[in-house]
Amino acid sequence: MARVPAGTLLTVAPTGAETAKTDAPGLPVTVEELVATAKACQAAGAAVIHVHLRDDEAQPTLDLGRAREAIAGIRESTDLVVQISSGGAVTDSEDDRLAVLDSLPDGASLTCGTVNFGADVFMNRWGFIETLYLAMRERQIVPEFELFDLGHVATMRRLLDKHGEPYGGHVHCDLVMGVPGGMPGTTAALTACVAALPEGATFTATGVGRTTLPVMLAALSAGGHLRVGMEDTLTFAPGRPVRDNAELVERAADIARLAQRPPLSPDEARMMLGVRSTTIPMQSTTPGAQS
Ligand code: KMH
Ligand code: ZN
Repeated sequence: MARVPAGTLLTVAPTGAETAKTDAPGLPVTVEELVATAKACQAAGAAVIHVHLRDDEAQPTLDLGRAREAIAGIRESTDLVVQISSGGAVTDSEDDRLAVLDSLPDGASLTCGTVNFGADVFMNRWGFIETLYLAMRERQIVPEFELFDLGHVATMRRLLDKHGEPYGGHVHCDLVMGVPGGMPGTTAALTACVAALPEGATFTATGVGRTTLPVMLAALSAGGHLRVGMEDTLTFAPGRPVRDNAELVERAADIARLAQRPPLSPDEARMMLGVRSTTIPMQSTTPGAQS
């Protein structure tokens, strides 16, 4: 039986690329809003933030300057592990999706296959998956393998078999469930994916829309971790729009505590994921040692 971890890694995905600010006033789209959200979500129990960027018109962008500004702002105000989205929007070019890695986040998402995405197609061809993976390793960025379907698990394994382990030495995935075109947000689908993961891998799961709660409960019961946020969920309960990201994190933290797997701190998350330390190395206090 898989070992059930003592704590729960909580990731917040606060913005995404699909929702308009006019449709969800609580959606953080400016750097200031993103930083304020990051602080509130860390206080509520998040350890990782999955960052999508918006431009001055609140449209999705992968602008490198904006990415650097957002990462610096979040790092100044929180201890969160900062994971940039390399998926961006379905309209983003491969070149832009690759270039955003130069913002040097702690981690980055890496989707392991093409998937229908509502009426659109989220394109992730094999050669580009390899390019992103190698570029992340070169830059000491920890990938989070985003898996929208069972076939994506197989592609991740193919990637690991061909190119070896990721930077940080640990494989952590995110099961993105309930996207129209991807796997359904059901316990059966989650169980099938988990059974196919490589030995020692950990996973987070998120259920889009009304699959949020079933996926959360299934993930916890299977020893998994949780992603929540307005990228995935805009309705808190039937007829009640989400107020802000922090309330989604609070609810997930409460459920994780109820499951006796309380939220991990950002430092514990760094250790688990193999993220490089951003703290300044301590000087040796050994007498006579060179500092
Ligand atoms: N916005 C989706 C098309 C990721 O962040 O890497 C892609 C996505 C995955 O959200
Ligand atoms: Zn995303």
